[in-house]
Amino acid sequence: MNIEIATSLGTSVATLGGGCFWCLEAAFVQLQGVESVVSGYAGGATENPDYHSICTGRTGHAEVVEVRFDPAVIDYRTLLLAFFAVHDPTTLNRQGNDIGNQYRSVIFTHDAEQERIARELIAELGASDTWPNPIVTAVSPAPTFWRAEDYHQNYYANNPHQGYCQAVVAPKAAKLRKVFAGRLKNN
Ligand code: MHO
Repeated sequence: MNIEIATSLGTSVATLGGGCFWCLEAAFVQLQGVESVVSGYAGGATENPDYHSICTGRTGHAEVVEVRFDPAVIDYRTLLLAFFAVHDPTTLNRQGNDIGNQYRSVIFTHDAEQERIARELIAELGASDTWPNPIVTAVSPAPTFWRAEDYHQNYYANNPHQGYCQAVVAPKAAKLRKVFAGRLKNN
């Protein structure tokens, strides 16, 4: 994309679910061009969901992150490549030991262009031998985003020694740094 045009676009938003939102947040905040990452819930049936209710799996919400980014610095496709680098898109309603539809892999698109890019990338990755099993990531229009409770924001930064953070979040954040070494903040 022409840089001048991209700059004039300002900030774009991506809404992505790929398991526990602590993981996605910890990964995405490291990328150049990512201006903010907010953890929340989307795609369910109830208003104002809270963590307790979405954990039952019965509200239908996915844990998601709302990523604001500068498309002149990082484009949507690259953001999705990061998304696919830090979660397994082939396990239905599951990421590792986290099981339930709140952990589903989903791309909530904000316009037709995002949808096109997402579908093309999924087709491309599906045709590669990146994963032995088919990609189950859903692509659907972004519904209402419900911000999660404050204690879920910046969770990894605030709780680096918590057991789950050390076992699950840290390796994902590290994988992002490895795969996107040239695109990290403070680089
Ligand atoms: N199994 C983890 C998931 C956390 S995440 C915010 C836990 O219950 O701590 O879903």
